[in-house]
Amino acid sequence: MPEPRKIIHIDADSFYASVETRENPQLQGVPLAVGGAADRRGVIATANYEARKFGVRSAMASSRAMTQCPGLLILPPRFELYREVSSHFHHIFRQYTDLIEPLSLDEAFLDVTQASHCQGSATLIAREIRQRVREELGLVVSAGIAPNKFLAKVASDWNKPDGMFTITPEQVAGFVLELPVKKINGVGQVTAKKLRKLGVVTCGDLQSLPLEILAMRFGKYGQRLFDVARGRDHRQVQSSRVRKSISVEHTFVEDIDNIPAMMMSMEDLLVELKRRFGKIDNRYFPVKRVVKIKYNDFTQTTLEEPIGGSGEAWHDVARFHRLLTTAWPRGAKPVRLLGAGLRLQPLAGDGLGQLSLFGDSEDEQSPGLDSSPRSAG
Ligand code: TTP
Repeated sequence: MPEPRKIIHIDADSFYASVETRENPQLQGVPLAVGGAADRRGVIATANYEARKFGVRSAMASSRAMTQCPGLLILPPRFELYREVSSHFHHIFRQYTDLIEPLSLDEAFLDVTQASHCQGSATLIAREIRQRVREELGLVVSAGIAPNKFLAKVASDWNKPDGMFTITPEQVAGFVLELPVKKINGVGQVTAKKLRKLGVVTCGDLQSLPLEILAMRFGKYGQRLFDVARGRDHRQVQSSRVRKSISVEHTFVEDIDNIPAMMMSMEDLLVELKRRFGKIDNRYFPVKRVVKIKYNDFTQTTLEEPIGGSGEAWHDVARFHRLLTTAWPRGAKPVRLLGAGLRLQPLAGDGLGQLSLFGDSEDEQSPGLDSSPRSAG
């Protein structure tokens, strides 16, 4: 059996709002939100805990938030400032480990399995990090400590705000029994409802469903449900995510059924793909061209070809056209979506270690041609 890992999940409390209060201490105790103005159809990005008492929540229309909490102060976001704070968080994290996976400006996983600080105790490391963030940055972060990412994230939320919670390897089996499935990252209202119909409310209930049933009902996600119900999650903390592909897609307002129109759309996609790839072309080189077609019945096909070494440009329009005209007859139906993409390889000495959430946010995703639809304009 491999030694259990020690993962810490750190999440700042009402991040943007707390930074604003730190900048202006007079705002202490005032119901405060950061977001768009109510008279400009803005939405709330975050609210402090005083405002949350009135039911103000992230993603709520600012106008509605003002109705629920008439004394609410809504400040416009200052992203530069939040980014600066975030880089200070990371400066502190790096004193303990290099294995840091940022999830957003105020949230990160740390793998401290090999850390020697605090006699190797992840709980003591988390306590020290929380204390340093408070002293050096004047902010409060909550922390979860567990043998894997799934449980560490659940744990950081357990005693929020200003909380800390540890799940030791010995406690995992008992802890998950009562854990509501709603706490599983990825289980939204729809999945929770589906599970409730199967009599499942807690991970303990979920354990009674065989893998075959879960796979039948939830497809690929079934395996993940099966694992997390038992407190298992083998995903590594990834300090830099290596991109395997880049792609752009366009969904047509009306399906198209003639090749010339598809070719024209492909040319627009290539302009966008060139722009996007231009942002990372100092770190990756394209090894394959890919074309994706989704027909009007939602079936889809992809076709790819290696990019030759004879000096041809990866964005050679004729070659993308040829892929398109070869692939389309496979379904020979009107098309609702077209995609163009590249499979990538990192350049040697690529500096990927420097990829971080402070740069291009696209770097934080690991997209593929099957990732969620993106409009190419
Ligand atoms: P979260 O960590 O989800 O939430 P939070 O920091 O506001 O509060 P807490 O963790 O204590 O519940 O989000 C981090 C920041 O991301 C948040 O301060 C503002 C921003 N954000 C949005 O812009 N829109 C959103 O819908 C959410 C949820 C967050």
